Amino acid sequence: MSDSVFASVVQAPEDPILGVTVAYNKDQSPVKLNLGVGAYRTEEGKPLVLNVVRKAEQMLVNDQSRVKEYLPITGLADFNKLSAKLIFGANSPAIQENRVTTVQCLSGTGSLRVGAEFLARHYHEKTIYIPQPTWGNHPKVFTLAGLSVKSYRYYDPSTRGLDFSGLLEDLGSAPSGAIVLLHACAHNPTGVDPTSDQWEQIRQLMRSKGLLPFFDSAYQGFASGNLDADAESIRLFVADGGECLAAQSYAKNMGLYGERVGALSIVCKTADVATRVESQLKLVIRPMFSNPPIHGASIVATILKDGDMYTEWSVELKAMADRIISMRQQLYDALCARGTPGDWSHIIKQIGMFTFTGLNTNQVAFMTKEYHIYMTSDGRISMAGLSSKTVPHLADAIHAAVTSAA
Ligand code: PLA
Repeated sequence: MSDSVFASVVQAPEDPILGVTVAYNKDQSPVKLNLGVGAYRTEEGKPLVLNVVRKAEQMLVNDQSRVKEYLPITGLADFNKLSAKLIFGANSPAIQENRVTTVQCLSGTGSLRVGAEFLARHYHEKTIYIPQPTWGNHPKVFTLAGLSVKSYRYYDPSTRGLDFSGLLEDLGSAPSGAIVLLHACAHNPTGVDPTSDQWEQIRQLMRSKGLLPFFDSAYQGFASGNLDADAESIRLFVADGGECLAAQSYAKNMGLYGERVGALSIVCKTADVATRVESQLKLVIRPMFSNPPIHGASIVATILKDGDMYTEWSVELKAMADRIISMRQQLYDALCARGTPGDWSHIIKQIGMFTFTGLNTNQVAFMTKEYHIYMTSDGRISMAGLSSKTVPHLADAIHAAVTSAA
């Protein structure tokens, strides 16, 4: 038999985040715990489908008028309108003035990719600045889309807080017009967000230099439990009349991970520009995936357009956010009770799905080997994967890692 034409293909490494789940699935231990990928679990450690989502799906199934035709290239029109309203606010002047184009994309990742390819084709500045650190997929998505990636200082390990002066300095010396990726809320992986005052200073600096904001909004409602509060940073930038991009994901806030439902919005100066921008977005999407899937977007549109269902969703969303916040407190208390060396107050100060523990690669490897706890090697743990029952096991593991591992 002759050699494969692919004989020279080398084995690729697992993804730093999704690969954690692959390793977890292979572990036979009954105490194993997956705190790698950001996926919400109940107190029983089970994935959660929201009641309101079940209800919407039932309505869709019962509606005999629904068909499975292709959606337009830009996706479900209702979904797009409602998504823009959700992120920019019900009374957003930009929406009222028809200056926003919104296209349905494949969850947050696909929205980032489509936005980045549009910029690579039609925007004069090809450099995008991303925070250091950031979600590990950002540099790959933007590079493959044809942008050149640089980073700006964001996190200071010594304070476990925002390196605000570093951030201002780096954005201040970025070339005018450069694109800047901003996490709208619940920064991944650090859990550290700018304050409202700091956002305002960032806005002033960026607008004065003509830097183009590209918001990644993967956690609206998950940070504070309030959908409007978590969109404040974006609304601040839209309120000044300037332009920006926003990538939205419904993976976390509606628990629609596998449905791959999200949206890219581009806020423009005029309605005329927005129309032309949308025509070009279609040229990006058509050869990439032709048009987006119908089911997830229909669920979202059903929920967002019905007042009662929207309220039900916000209540369920708040319950998820509150459970994560209570996990922070429980983990912090458990470490204090064990007298684990170090200051662990960042666990309760950080925001969103993740705690950036400060544990190093060796300590993480120790916890996986000795305690069957799976997390990303940068020391990030998904608080959403934790429950009251598993907190003691995690606290034991952290205590042992800090006191005995290198
Ligand atoms: N942007 C940020 C900041 C994210 O954290 C994630 C997901 C996405 C976009 C993309 O999500 P979506 O395409 O599923 O909508 N980050 C996860 C999962 C939760 C992942 O890595 O894919 C994470 O564990 O970091």
